[in-house]
Amino acid sequence: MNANSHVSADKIRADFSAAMSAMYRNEVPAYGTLMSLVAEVNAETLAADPILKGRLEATDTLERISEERHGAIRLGTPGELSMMRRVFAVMGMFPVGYYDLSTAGVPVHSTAFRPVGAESLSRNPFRVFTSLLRLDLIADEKLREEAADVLAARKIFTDEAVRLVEKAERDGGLGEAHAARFVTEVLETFRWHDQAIVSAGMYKRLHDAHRLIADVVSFKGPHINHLTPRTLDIDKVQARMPEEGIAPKAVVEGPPTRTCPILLRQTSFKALEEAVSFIGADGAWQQGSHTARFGEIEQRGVALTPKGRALYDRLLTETRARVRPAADGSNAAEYEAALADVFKAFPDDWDGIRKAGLGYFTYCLTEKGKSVTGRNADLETAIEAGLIRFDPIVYEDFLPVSAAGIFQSNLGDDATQDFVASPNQVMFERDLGSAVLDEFAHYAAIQRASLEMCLGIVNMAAA
Ligand code: OOG
Ligand code: NI
Repeated sequence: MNANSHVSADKIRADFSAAMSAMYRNEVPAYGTLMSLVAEVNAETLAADPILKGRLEATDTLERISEERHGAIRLGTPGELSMMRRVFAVMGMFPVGYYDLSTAGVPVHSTAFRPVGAESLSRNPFRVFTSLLRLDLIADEKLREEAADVLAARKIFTDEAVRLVEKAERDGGLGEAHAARFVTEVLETFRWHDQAIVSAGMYKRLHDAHRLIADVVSFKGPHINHLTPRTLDIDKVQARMPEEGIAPKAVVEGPPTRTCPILLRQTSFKALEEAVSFIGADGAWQQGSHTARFGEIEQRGVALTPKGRALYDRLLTETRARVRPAADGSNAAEYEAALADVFKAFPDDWDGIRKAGLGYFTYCLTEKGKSVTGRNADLETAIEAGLIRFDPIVYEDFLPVSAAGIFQSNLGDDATQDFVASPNQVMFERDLGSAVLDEFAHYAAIQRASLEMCLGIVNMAAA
């Protein structure tokens, strides 16, 4: 079969994302409620802001605005992670970034599998935040071994899914029928299983070690634990969730509400308690429950340079030193006030952010810039003269402190646990079977490429 008859990876990803959304709405009705609320608020926001509407019409596909931007899974073994990398590659999703969550009391490290080029992102931006459990952080050696045995015995991919991945790798893609089958087969890996693969006693011991360990080890597969549509007004959705009968987490993670959005803001409704059965002593099932699945929303802003990110991290740390958000929401207003106050130190106009070297931007020639001759100006003069315009590059990645907040609020609000901070990107990449892309280098390259396009025409001093 030649490459022309292959379905594009972007199309497979879009089909997969749609199939997963349908499955999840069906399995978690509260998620369907959240989706409706997001669509409603997005419609209201667009109706009230014709300029935003015009801009989104030009850059995004408006009817897809409320679709899922990401989801998340938690894997148990290096073998699962490396196979997952191959599965996602068939859908044009590649590992970007390394996130160490151990510092935040969650025994995992993670990457995000995502489309990388601007064109792929605009065709379908779906990403999967993928965590690998770190049994090495569990103190109890016996429990660690038992958990490793349970994980070693499970098979999270169907034989057909593996066969189709191998075929895609061999042939450089999949034809229509195979691509459709691939989506159906891979979906199985993300499905919820209400029958555990461990006993209630084992579940309790895993749960006592860390709730997340129980979530990863006790089930047949890495059920998708949330999906995340894009909202145009995260504060409004957060405020309205209770009216819809869904309980939001205490605070929105990330930067405060701003005129010029930076990085990523996200919030979720709290994970639901769901009935599961455990393996009983006499071969009968024993009833119990497990809390894992939730719904999230996100709103993205400009990608920050290392300098901008360092400022963001410092201001966030300062805020949290002033007010640590309580899980029950009792000091949410104080936290928000402190966040807004501390972040006054972060410039809130695009040119200020750009000139201070805090954010990444793309540059292009304006109509005027294209028409004038003898353009001899440095970058700043050319911008001032209206020859070149700049636009913020959207942050497409994740934030470890925010991710930890999302994890925590969905693992239950009881006391968080401490682990010794131990990032281990080398081990992660070995288990993954490849390096992860450095997100800063990636954004910098996009910015540089856009500048070079302008440079060819406007004779700028080195920018
Ligand atoms: C992943 C939490 C991280 C995000 O949006 O930051 C995440 C998880 O709970 O497995 O999805
Ligand atoms: Ni998420």
